Amino acid sequence: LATKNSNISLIGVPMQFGADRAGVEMGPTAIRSSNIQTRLEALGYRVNDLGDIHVNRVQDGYGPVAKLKYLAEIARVNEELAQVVSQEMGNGQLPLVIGGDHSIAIGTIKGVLQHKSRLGVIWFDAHTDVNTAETTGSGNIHGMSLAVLLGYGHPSLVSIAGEHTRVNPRNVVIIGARSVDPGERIFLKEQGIRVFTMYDIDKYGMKAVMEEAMERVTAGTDGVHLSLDLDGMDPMEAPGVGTPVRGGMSYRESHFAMEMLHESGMLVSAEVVEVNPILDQNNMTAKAAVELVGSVFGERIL
Ligand code: 5AB
Ligand code: MN
Ligand code: MN
Ligand code: MN
Repeated sequence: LATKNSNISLIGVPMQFGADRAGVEMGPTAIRSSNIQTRLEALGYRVNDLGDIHVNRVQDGYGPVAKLKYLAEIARVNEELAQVVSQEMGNGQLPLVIGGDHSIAIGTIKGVLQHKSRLGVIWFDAHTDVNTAETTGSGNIHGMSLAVLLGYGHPSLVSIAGEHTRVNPRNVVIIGARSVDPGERIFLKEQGIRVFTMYDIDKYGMKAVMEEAMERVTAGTDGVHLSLDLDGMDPMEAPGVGTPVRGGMSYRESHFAMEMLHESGMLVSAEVVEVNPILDQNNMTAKAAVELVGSVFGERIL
């Protein structure tokens, strides 16, 4: 095992409110049914499945704050998630969070930051998730999680696990972007975040992209977190996502990125998000999620 930690804690978060679209809350079940645990055990890891964090089935579509749908429940669940992730890391476990929509990255990463204050983040995604209440068109918090982690957003999200718990924009990379909102463009530029778009992947290839990405996320950090949004993949190969954008990373490109991340030996935590079994075909997105997890934890063809 090139990953430093051989003890994995699996944490399900059946969250849908960040996407405001039904189905993604069944992601944890679909990913477990695709045998994530046995796959990791076959690689030599000891896996402790903690089950799911409870998400209340609230009705309120908009909550008290406009443009931040379901803010209260999303904040509550992420507080709890941050605590669980932090506790598991404190016990020497590597947290692997399975979603659920991408709003749960807030809790996962803030939990990890309690132990790795200088954390590199790889954000594998068709989107850049740096909206705020001011820039969002949808009001969906899954499009805001990275902004929150950089310290921008509603106080009830930014303050989770402590106001100053945030990631350094210099150590964040986004891979696979092809749908960026106008306000996000400005934000990314201001923050100086390195975004590897599909254009970059086409032009330089995944090998060169990942080499530069790994340099960014490992320079002066004490570990790397993988935030794997399955919509980063091309929807032909991963159709079971709520916000598909065509022209994405191929199955092989995605695997190769995971394999290179594994080779760095720097992975300290990960999450897999946005798998929506209702929209999936023959479970192929959940299966791809588990296969990518296999690669990032060290699976090899030979
Ligand atoms: B995902 C969009 N930028 O803010 C918005 O799937 C999409 O976690 C966000 O990347 C997609 O609603 C969020 C248009
Ligand atoms: Mn996302
Ligand atoms: Mn996305
Ligand atoms: Mn999505």
